[in-house]
Amino acid sequence: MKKIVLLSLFALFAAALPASAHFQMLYTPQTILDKGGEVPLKLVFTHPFEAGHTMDMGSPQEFFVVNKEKKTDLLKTLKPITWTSLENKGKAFETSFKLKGMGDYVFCLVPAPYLEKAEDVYIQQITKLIVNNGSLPTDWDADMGLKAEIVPLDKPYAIWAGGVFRGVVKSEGKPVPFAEIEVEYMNHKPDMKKNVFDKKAMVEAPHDAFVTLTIKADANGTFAFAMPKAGWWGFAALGVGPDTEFEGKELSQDAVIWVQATKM
Ligand SMILES: [Cu+2]
Repeated sequence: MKKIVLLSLFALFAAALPASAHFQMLYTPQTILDKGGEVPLKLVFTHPFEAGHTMDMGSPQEFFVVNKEKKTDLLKTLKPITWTSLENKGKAFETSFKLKGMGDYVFCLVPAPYLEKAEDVYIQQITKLIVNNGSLPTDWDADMGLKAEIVPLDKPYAIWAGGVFRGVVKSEGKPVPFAEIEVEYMNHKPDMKKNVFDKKAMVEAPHDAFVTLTIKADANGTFAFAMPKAGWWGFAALGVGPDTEFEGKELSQDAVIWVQATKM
């Protein structure tokens, strides 16, 4: 009897879990530029397919950019903002960075661990975004030495819609075999001025399984995903980092990368 009650409670709980996944967003509207200039950036911890619940971000542990192997610390440039989702408001950050030369600019964010109260687990999504100036490739395929990282095998800023993005999931520089990767489409356009998601969804998910797509890396930690639509695709490899505990609780140290597919 007890078992049945527990099982039905579990079923209720499982059904109540949101279908969408957490994604640390690191967003700028355009990832490939021809003449440099200012790159506006928004750091938002949210559920991008549904523009759903936005979590309060703490002060990030690290935020920097690498160009031609030179690292520039950007932590002090971050300004707190409030981001509005379709459900709530959450604490987020913004900054902007001026591209002064050609090449790849690899933005890396190590956020503060976030306590997911529903699961009593901390989540830390170490996130990369690569912006290119002048189509000169320099750093896009480099390992940034992050604890949890997706190293791209295709330039994340130069892929047609319908094209394939491949990456290697790494934990302290070593590939993670059969890593579980969640994939979400940014289905509501971020408004850079109002710090809000557009109410209009670009696509409808026919089933919950299409809100957050789940794929696996192969035995070498490599994965591939064909992006069927232009726009932003987020990839999050779950629990791949070496740190598994934070302040006495379980920690999921994830690796996130954002890829912008371009309409042909
Ligand atoms: Cu959430």
